[in-house]
Amino acid sequence: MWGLVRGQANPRVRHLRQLLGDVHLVRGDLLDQGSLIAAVEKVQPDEVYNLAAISYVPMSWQQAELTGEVTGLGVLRVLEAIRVCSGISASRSPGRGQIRFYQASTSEMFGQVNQSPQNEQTSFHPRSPYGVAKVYGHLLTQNYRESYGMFAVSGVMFNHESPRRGAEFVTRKVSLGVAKIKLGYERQLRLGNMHASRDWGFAGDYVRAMQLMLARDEPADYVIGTGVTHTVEELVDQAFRAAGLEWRDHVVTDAAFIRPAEVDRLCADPTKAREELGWEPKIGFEELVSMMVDADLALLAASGGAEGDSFGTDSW
Ligand code: F7E
Repeated sequence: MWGLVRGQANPRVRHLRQLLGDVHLVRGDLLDQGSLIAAVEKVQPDEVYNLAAISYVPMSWQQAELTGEVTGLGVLRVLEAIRVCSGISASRSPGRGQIRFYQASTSEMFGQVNQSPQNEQTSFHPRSPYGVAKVYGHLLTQNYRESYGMFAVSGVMFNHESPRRGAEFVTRKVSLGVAKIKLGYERQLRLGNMHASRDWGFAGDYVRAMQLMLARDEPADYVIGTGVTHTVEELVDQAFRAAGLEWRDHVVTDAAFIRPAEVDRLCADPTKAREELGWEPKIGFEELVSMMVDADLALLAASGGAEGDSFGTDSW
């Protein structure tokens, strides 16, 4: 297995090696076409998973152009690297071998929804530069499949979480906040819109869906989610209760975390994935939240409360 790493002396490499001991690393950057061609040439992969992006929605307003470059045009550069290295020309002949490509698309493409739950036919109305860039990557993946006959597929993933989630995202911000309050390091947790609803699932289940998608005989796109939605307030309630705390004693709403345009409610209809991939999520909402709170309690107990200090406090 290979992972693409960008930058010089990237500080995340050490962390990556701790998590994935046997992963090989290759240099490359989604902003640099030549580096991606060189990486594909070197690795000669059977499958390519493009999970790289600027993925924090609030950042996409602060750095909208960079988000377009990385999250949107980055998909074009990866597809082009695969096309060039496979010897595929505009004639739609599959060329040498058949590298299978997975694009990480997102429920943020649905945005202001006109149908609930959302399935593969639901139209897009993204609400952030991030969502707009992801629509570009999604449509381009479909276009390369249609133009060149490439095995290129897109998974429309709803929010997927785990103890490895960055602390700027609400699930981890809450689980870390709960752990800090429980262990006496902090008293308060400041959050934005408590009324937004998300379909939260466990990241491990979603990675399994990605692999199933690339193992199919024919390329196709799938919506991946649990089909169950909860508000941020329900998430908060669940997390505080998991630690024996009452959230109303600690949570303060702060306008600094309210977004310029919000996605109010998302809920997946994963029927196609269930029927064609045989995919079902194994971990439900309550188990997921408890897993994250327990992991952060253990992490903070081991680190003396230092973990996560620099995260989760940035407003958009
Ligand atoms: O926000 C609300 C916030 O930042 C969830 C990314 O992986 O999933 C993720 O995008 C909700 C929003 O995730 C805070 O307004 C309230 O309504 O955890 P989030 P996201 O924006 O849904 C999709 C599928 C992706 O593709 C993205 O890459 O929670 N919320 N208070 C807050 N959110 C944050 N981050 N911090 C707060 O204090």
